[in-house]
Amino acid sequence: MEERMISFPSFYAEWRHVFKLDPDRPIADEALERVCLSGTDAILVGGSSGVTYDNTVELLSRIRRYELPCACELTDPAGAVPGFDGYLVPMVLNTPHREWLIGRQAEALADYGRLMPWESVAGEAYIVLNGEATVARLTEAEADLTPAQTVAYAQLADRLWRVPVLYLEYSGTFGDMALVRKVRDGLSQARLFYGGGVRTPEQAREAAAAAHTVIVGNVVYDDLPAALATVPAVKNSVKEQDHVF
Ligand code: 1GP
Repeated sequence: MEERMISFPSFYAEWRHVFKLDPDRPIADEALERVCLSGTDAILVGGSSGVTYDNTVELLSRIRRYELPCACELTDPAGAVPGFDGYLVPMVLNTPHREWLIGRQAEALADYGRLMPWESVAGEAYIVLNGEATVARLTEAEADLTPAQTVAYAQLADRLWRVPVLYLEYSGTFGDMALVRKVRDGLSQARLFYGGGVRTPEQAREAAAAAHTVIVGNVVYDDLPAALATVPAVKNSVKEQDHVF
């Protein structure tokens, strides 16, 4: 029987601020509670290494004490835990290795494709722009792109492949906001996630003005009050933008 693609409402469509938590990094109950009650729009669970079924289940069940949405960034079938509100499947556009672009994804689908909850799965095209980041080392991403090359990758994901989420990944360092804005302005349908080095309210505001969604990671683990302060900064920046006619 022919199976047709049905469009589903996207679970990430309203996200403006997201905390990314790594199942392989410990976080105390009290810190997790403050993260979950911070007013952020969602928690994204994922990491570049050390993600297992057990540590993913454990983190998900702790987050589930709270009401906010929780999605999974699925980099390894080992971390494919049922029960998340949505699943994002990363593909690194600027890696020279096909395994990180489509290879591992195709292998995983060969094994688990018939089990995938497709109505809550979305592709996530990564452009890795900080060569020092763990994800850059792992995938040997060619992070030293010119703005024109970055825009070309963004067009490829957004217009040619129609991937619903484009992720500019500067993990560990604050990126070039003029470039982020330029990429966003050229998108036809994808939602733009920005992640990397957001540690202050000012950076959070700038990132919120440049991208659709701001992802905050590391600072949760090394300066929780600073991490929490990024939430109102993003939300207020969004409100200000909404009032510009
Ligand atoms: C990591 O993009 C996220 O994948 C967030 O980056 O850890 O630098 O905040 P930081």
